[in-house]
Amino acid sequence: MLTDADIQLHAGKIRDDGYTVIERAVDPDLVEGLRRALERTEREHAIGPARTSFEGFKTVRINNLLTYDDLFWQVPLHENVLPVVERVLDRECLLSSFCSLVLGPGQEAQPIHEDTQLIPLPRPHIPITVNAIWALSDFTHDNGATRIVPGSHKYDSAPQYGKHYDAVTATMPAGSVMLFDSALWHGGGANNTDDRRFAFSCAYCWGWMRQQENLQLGIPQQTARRFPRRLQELCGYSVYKGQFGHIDNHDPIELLGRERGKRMVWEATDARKARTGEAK
Ligand SMILES: O=C(O)CCC(=O)C(=O)O
Repeated sequence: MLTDADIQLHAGKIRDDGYTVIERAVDPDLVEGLRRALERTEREHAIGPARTSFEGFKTVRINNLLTYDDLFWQVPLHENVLPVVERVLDRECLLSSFCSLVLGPGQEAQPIHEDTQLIPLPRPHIPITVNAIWALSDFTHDNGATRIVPGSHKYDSAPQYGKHYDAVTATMPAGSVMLFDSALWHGGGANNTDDRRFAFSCAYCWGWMRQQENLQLGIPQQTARRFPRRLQELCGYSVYKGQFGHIDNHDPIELLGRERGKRMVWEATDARKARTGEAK
């Protein structure tokens, strides 16, 4: 488990370099179980390769992953990953998207891009989304390890789509997780081997932002009711700073049968005043 110093170190690297790698963050048995669960899901739901060049014609991506297998629930909550994200964003962050990234043999390299470029904020900006790429196989030069441009999260522009950029290949052993500021220039590599490259992308954003996947509508409520509370909060059953995301002054977590959730900021203000005897 990460110490507070480890968390600080990784959060600092994300701020300074735009990325960090947590080597062997995930227990090998869990890595194996997740791979098997992914293969089973692809098979049982007959999920084939993506249909756009950006996603990769030889790449299988399963979106809305939390609905397919309870084992996947452990991914966004992982104790060696989530605390680093919470240090860069905050404890009220949200899961933005969670999908598999399985590159088949012959998959070409993805264009270098960054994941916040459609958001109309001038660059550079504070980290607004942090992406965790989970390596479920060894990531190598040959099988399509993610390519990154270190420090590019501080550039004042996004990359030109389709242009060649010199990039570093983020090789890492299976079970490792690369976390990066999503403004970092990056892209999947080319898979020139006969084997599939298994990975997850698990991205988190601030609680005041719109999530990339609509998890409140995409995950059936019966499924979300079975999630651990922290996962429910991450999926958007939460209120940012007691203001953003409420339903008629109630925390949406109550929809999942939880006891009273967080107080709204205006109620909390009055409660504090009553406690401290401040004038209303
Ligand atoms: O597959 C990878 O290594 C990265 C994929 C990626 O960056 C994306 O699809 O946005």
